[in-house]
Amino acid sequence: MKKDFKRTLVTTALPYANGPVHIGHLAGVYVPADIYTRYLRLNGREVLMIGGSDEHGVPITIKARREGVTPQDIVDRYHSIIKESMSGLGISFDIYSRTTSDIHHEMASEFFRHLYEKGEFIERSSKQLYDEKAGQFLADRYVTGECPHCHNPRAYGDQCESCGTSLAPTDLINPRSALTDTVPVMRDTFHWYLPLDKWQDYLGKWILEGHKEWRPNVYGQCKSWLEMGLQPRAVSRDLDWGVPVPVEGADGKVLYVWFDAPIGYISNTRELLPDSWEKWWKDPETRIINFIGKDNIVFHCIVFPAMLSAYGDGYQLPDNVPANEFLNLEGDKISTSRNWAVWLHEYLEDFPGKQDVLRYVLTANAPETKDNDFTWADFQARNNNELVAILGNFVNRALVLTHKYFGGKVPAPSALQATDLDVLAEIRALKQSVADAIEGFHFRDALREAMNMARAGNKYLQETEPWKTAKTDMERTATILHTALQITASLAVVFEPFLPFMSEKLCRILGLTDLNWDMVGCGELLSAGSDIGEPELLFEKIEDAAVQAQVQKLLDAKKANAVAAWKPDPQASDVDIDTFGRCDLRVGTVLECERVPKADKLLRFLIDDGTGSPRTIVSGIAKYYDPEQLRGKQICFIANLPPRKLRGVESCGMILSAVSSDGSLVVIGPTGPVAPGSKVG
Ligand code: B3M
Ligand code: ZN
Repeated sequence: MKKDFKRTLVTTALPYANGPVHIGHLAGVYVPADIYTRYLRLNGREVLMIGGSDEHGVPITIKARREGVTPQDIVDRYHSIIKESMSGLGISFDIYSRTTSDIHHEMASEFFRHLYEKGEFIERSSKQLYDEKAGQFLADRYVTGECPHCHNPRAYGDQCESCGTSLAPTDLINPRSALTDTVPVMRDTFHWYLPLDKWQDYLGKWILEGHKEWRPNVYGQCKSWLEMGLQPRAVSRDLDWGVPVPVEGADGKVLYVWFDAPIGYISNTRELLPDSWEKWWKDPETRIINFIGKDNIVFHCIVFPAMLSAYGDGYQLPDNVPANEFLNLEGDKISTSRNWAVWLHEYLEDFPGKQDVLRYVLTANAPETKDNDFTWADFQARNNNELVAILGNFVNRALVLTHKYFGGKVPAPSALQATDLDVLAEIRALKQSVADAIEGFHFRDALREAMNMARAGNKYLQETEPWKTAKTDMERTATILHTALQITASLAVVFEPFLPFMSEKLCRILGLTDLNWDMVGCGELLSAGSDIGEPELLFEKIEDAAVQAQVQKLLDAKKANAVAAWKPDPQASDVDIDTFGRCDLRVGTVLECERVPKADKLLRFLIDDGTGSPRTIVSGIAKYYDPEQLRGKQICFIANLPPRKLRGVESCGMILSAVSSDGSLVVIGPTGPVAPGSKVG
């Protein structure tokens, strides 16, 4: 930790209130920020963790329009879901507010007006995409089209999610309006721009020379932006949802969401501390840390710092911007619109009391240096093989043996032996590794080192075998369990930033209060003679059925998406009536239907086709029907296809069927009884 800072302001990217938060948000921003903040608090440092919902911008209005409700309805709904679920996971914000608050509107307006009056903007006319049917300009995500870089056909007007490039609506190839699906026209408008080029040298020096310690992904992205040369960036939009541009002649214009949202960090601090917020933003002794996802790097490292620098008045720039890469889910990109996500509020309902398991898995597998994948199998394995088998197991053994041999009281030790001294030294060394890793924003490593403390505890019990010494040497047994309990107490403290619910429970059992980081590795956390509560299991095994239900939920979502996106195939080219007429379609009655041995796709039909000698047809539909379902049914078939052999069975014709939007298949037959052999036409 840099000791020369007096206090730390931790900000967390403000999630758009156009949907609930999912594991991608958590792994990218909120869990690491929470670990960091809790760690600083444990160290007695002065720290604030600021969060809130981003309630402006096109993502909100698009969602509202799709649902036929107002943007305010949307943000009210999701703000409360997000706020409640974050608190359910123990994300310990000092404030979680919102950008539709009065105080935010005031601050964002004032910020713009100040820059305007200082002459920090340039005003520019340009041609922008306009939707004539909707009667409005198409900002940002209101336009979709082909990405000019990777040719993804569904890029947005502000960004291509496939290749990550940030775009302007006019960059898109074949743009279409997301509102009306029409082709937009170009129309004149004007906007205010922040001339980022003016800040090129200043920001270049600040980042490239001053912050070489930033994560390589963050530093690298900044470097490439700077090398491309910064350009003026529009800070207003022609929209009716947002903070109105607070100057004359700006009717119908609002602040660009990426102008107002980061000011949300400041207005939320001010809402929390109306009298002392300024020291958190303007005192050089405050260390500002922005936790974000990788798609937000340019806004936090270039645009917002340029805004703050243009404003002046002592505003400090962030000292670090630990941005994570993305978390995928079961091999596929997480997507709110495709419902391919694990939603926090649903997780909390489906796994009550298991908040720490999610926190653990997301940290152990955090996408710190590259994109990572969350799978339910890994979730289950990490719970069962690590939390239950390593951490839970060690603590449980220490507590149970204390009750068994010492009536639930911390036994007094006699002289410590080398094994005891070694394990305590190892705990102290690991404590330092955890601290170094957290301070360097390496949360995966930090968690691994904390887990190594529990591993050291298990190894210690394995080596000293107090259940054996108890038969011959109670004095030695007392020393061993005394030591094991001190390690247990260290675990209760060291895990507080990572697994706060477990920590609280364990502290209650051990009678530990007023936690602080110095307690970790201290040999005398629990004094001899003090009472230890009844052992309780810290973690439970997660059974296969629970994770299978989650996988099924995802498969259902995938299916529902496919159904929603389904469109009938385009009509085939014309066929003349004679050609069609040569196709002999008939009705038949299924006399027999059975599976073809060793061919899991095939059913063999015996069809009464009215000729008196039933015909055999083999059809590849075994996956959709049990043979009994079709016996006795009337079906339609093509009679005059040349016979062909399938798995040794000669098939004379083809049964008609239709595949529906969800991929299910039904056999086609007459809607009333028909004589077998009747022609269809
Ligand atoms: N709402 C984008 C996002 O959720 C945006 C972050 C704002 S942080 C000031 O990724
Ligand atoms: Zn692209």
